[in-house]
Amino acid sequence: MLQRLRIPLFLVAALLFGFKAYIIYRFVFDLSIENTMQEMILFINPFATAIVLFSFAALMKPKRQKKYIKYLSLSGAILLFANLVYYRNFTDFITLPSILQFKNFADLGASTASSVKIWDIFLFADTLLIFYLARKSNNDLVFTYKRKSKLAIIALSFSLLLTNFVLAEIERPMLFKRGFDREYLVKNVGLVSYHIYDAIINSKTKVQKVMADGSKLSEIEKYVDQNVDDTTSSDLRGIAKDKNIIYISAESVQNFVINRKVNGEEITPFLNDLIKDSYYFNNFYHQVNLGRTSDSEFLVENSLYPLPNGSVFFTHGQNEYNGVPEIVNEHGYYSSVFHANNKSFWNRDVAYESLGYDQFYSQRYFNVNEENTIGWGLSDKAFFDQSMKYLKSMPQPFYTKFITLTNHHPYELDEKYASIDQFDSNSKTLNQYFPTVRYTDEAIEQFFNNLKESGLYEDSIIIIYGDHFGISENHNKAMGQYLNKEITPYDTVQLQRVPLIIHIPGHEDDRVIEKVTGQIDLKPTVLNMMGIKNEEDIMFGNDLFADKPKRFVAFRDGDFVTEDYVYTKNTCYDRESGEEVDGSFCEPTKDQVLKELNYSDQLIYEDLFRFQNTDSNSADKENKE
Ligand code: GP9
Ligand code: MN
Repeated sequence: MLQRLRIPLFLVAALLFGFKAYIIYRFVFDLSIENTMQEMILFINPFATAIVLFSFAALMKPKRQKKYIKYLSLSGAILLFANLVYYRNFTDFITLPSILQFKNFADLGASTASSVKIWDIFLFADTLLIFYLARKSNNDLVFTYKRKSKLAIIALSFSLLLTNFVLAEIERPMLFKRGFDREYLVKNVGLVSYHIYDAIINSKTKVQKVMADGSKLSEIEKYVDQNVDDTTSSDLRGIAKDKNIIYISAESVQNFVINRKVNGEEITPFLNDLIKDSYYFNNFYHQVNLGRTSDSEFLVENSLYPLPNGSVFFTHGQNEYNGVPEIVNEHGYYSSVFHANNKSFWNRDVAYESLGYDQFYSQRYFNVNEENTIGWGLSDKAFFDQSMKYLKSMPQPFYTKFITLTNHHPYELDEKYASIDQFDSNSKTLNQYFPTVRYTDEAIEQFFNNLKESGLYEDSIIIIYGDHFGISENHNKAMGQYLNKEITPYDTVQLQRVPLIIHIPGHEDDRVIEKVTGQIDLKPTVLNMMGIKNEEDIMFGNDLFADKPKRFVAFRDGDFVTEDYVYTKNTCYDRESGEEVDGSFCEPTKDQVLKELNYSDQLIYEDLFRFQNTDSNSADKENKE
């Protein structure tokens, strides 16, 4: 019948592969589908990819065509099968480094047998059929095309793929640039495109690594020695020795909500109270780029800058780092992260291993159901609540981080959870922001109560910081209405301040610290508080408690803030008045900022920490080889 319909073999093979892949994406992998658009993209993508790949057959002579179609079909089946087996083991997709890594292979080998199911054989059913048809048909399923038809076939198939990519980009802006999550990539563009993307990213990284020049490390070390002040006369040195460190990364909480009201109601009553009994840094800036939360984590754990393109967790998650978790492990600490999202989001599962975390409590450690889900996932209250059982049985002292999720764009919160009313402006985002921030404030309060009840509170130091902005520049008009002023580029920079609260139970000297500071400063601060000297390390931040002002807080695009000036959009502003001043005031700092960002990038692109001779690095290197 196929012969009678003159359906070419390459199209039969493409449709069969597309259909098979769709069934697996939709019903076997656990990919979360949230709306009809996602549903549609998931349906289109396997067919679009398959048609493009198989349509190349049209360019070939019949005999080669058959061969090409047969082996492409077989390769496709193997690719699906391998990912399926891997997914059953790791709930993740294969990455190039994961197949190149001996360790994973060994892990996989042991459990492969149990991960292969008898019905996996059906993955090869269409391939068998294609082999059969190719053999049986007498060139009545493979045709020789004229130049014009060849062009038309290729153009048509590529436009299908383009449609898929455009839809994916609409659904998830900057999908390729930011990387996000393997699950996102697979559900938007399919396994084949994902593997091509993964191969490109990893080869780029690999080439830069191979070309690395280890001697650059000493140049950077020299720069840091001469420019980044690591001395501190802080009285807090050693105050955290043997105490637990609990970080709370508060999703999208900006500093402007602190001590402010909306519709006459306090937005963050708990944090407002807490800062009276804590160190509160009110000129603390986030420094993230496209990797958002993951960039903030990278800054906090490494005191390095995130990258100009994409999420550093995604592109360089397997580098050698001197992450705080790894350092504190060597001092008897148990390190962990709590975040109730998919473990592969931002490539956390991989990056956390490089940072040296002992344990990652990702989504699968939590009971997430319809009742306790808000917006992106498990509600912050349920998240803290369910975390307590793990925290209580954790070996002490511990170094841990809780990453909240409810206050995430688009800030959707059912009225029954909202304690305050929305704002009233032309921006739905800003309007909805206030009740969700309040929700997170309440969740943190509840967590403090739980800590007190469990007896952990007294032995812990709690550090709360906002991970990045929540309201982007697109909402400046509404923001201006709320703050009662017109938002200038200077104000936009000032709005990048996020709260930083360091709460030390039983401590007296609490105060507001107005110094200009940034996320890059947390690593040296925490290590100093723990009394850990880490002399060999390269950090671009300073101890927040040092009395000297910082040289600058640099943003990823080269903008910066100093005690006196704010530099943005090629303009220098006086930091106090917000008035424009002569550019020459900012000029000297401008060059230093660019130089420093560039040094930090080199460390990451060329994976230079591999060449450092700290004990933990050499041990790690051996393990990786
Ligand atoms: C995702 C959560 C939010 O796991 O950390 O990420 P964001 O979009 O803020 O970077
Ligand atoms: Mn975030």
